[in-house]
This record gives sequence, C-alpha cells and structure tokens, in this order.
Amino acid sequence: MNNIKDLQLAIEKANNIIIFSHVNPDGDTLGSMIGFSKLIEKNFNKKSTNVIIGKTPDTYSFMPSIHECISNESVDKNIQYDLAIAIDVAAKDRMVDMQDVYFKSKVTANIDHHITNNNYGQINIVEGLASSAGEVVYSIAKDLDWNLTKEIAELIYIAILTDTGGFRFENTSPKVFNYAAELVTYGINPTEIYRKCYESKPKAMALLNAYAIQNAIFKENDKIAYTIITKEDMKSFNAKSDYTEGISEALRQINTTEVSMLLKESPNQSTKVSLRSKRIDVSKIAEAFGGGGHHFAAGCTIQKPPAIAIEKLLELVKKSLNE
Ligand SMILES: [Mn+2]
Repeated sequence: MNNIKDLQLAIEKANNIIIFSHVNPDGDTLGSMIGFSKLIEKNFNKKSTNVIIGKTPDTYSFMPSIHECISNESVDKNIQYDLAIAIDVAAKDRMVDMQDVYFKSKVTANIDHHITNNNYGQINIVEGLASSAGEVVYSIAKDLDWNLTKEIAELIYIAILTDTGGFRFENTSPKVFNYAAELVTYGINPTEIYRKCYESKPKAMALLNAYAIQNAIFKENDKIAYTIITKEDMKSFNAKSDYTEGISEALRQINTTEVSMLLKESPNQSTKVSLRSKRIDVSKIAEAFGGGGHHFAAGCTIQKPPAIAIEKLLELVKKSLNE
C-alpha cells in the first residue's frame, strides 16, 4: 500500500482513527494533524482522536481546535485502532510511548516530508522535497478532491508558514506560494496569523533568546556558532521547554555563520541538539547521533552532558565544513 487512494480507502473503512504529532510539537505537526483531522471530519463525517506527544507549546495555544487534542498520557493503550496516522513524524521513535498503539493498529499511515523518513508505515506518503507536512496534507486533499473549510485552510497555512520560517527558508518553493495563495482565498487573514505565530512571544522567551545569543561561542573563524542552555538557565528564566525555539535560527542569521547549534541540557545527562546550516547537510550529522531532519535544519539527542556532546558535534561539523 503506497498511495493516497489507499489512504482514502483506509479512512472510509475505519471506525476509529487516531492521529499522532511528533514529540516537542511545532506549528507544522500541530497544524497538519488538526487540519487532517478536520479534513476527515468534513469529508467523511468521522471524528478522530488527535494526540499531541509531549506538552502543547504555549506559543501555539491559539490554533483553531487545538483544545480538541489529547496528550499521549491520556491515550488508552489497550484500544486497537482501525487506522493510525503519524503526521510530520520523521522516525517512529519521535512518537515516544505511542509506538505500540501506532503499530498494533490495523492500518498504519505515515504522512511526512523528512528526507530521512524510512517509510515505517503501511501507507507511506512521504515527500522529501515538500516544505512541510502541511504541504503534503494539502496535496493529498487536492488530489482526492476533498473539501476545505476556512478553519482547515488556516491550520494548513500555519503548518506551511511555520516550517518555511515565514516563507524564508530554502524549502519555500513556487508550490509553497501557490498553495499559500489558494489557502488565503478561504478567507483567512495572513497578517493576523503572522502576528499570532511571530509577534506573540512570552517575555521570558524573548529574554532567554537574548541570553542564549549573548553567551554564544564561535569557532572556526566564526563559521560555527553555538550556545548551551542548562537546566539552571531554564529555571532562572522560568522558561517552558518550547521557549528555546528559534535560538538556533537566530545564530544562523549572523553573516559569518555556516552552522549553528543549540545544545540544551536534558534529563538523564543527555543533550538535545538543534542544528541549522546555510550550506552543509546537517541531517547527516544529526543522523550520526540517531536523529534526523532536513538538509539545513536537523536535530538529535546525545546521551552525554552538553560539555561532552559539543566536542563530538564540533568534530563532525568541522569535518563537514572542510569537505
Ligand atoms: Mn515539518
């Protein structure tokens, strides 16, 4: 099973459907997941269970219908679903404790846009060149002639907007602009959505961002820029886990930066890393540590404290820069 007709058929047949985001959810996984769930509701008259893995970020609490989603902690693990769909989930372990529920479902679908996705579902709709899972979801809806509502258009627009960094990243293709234009015709307001996505930062988030940049370390003639955020820092800024979003991008904005990294001290002496680049393929570096992502934006978790993790990372980054 590998195409969108199989997906359509699976939705038609299913009596219960569950949809998963990825852990540490972002605008793309949330907008695509809720948007897809609303597409199922509108076109098949079926409700799905939408599961946010990890905490709902404050910054996205404005999203339409986000309150209808449940947390992975509230999922009854004994239920076997007819159809389980993972959206924007690059690798199965990004579903954390929901992997069992996903894989014991009668049909598993995987809708994604990460090149590193290894097609872990039965139905795989993975477009490695798409800007966002939102773009893939919208392509599916168009191909199958599904109807949209203004709400669905807004959710998909948010997914595309946020994963292209506000239509700025390399993945902003002509298709992205065409899709955005079509979505706007449903009556959504791009200015209002922009403000909600980019001009609604909590004060603590802006201050943590500034602190992280202030403490950045530069290597290799400033080609590498990185910063470390400890658990202590998170506490002293009273920061929620998603408040570190955007820091790695901010370091990439410096003219000399080729690769930027944010290392975040995480539980059990581990380090969560987010890599950004202008030229080299950082998804390969993330993959070397069991992570993944895209050419210019990737992430991984290293089972070592930041001071040790950075040494291992610098080794690989320097090597890639010199290739
Ligand atoms: Mn995405």
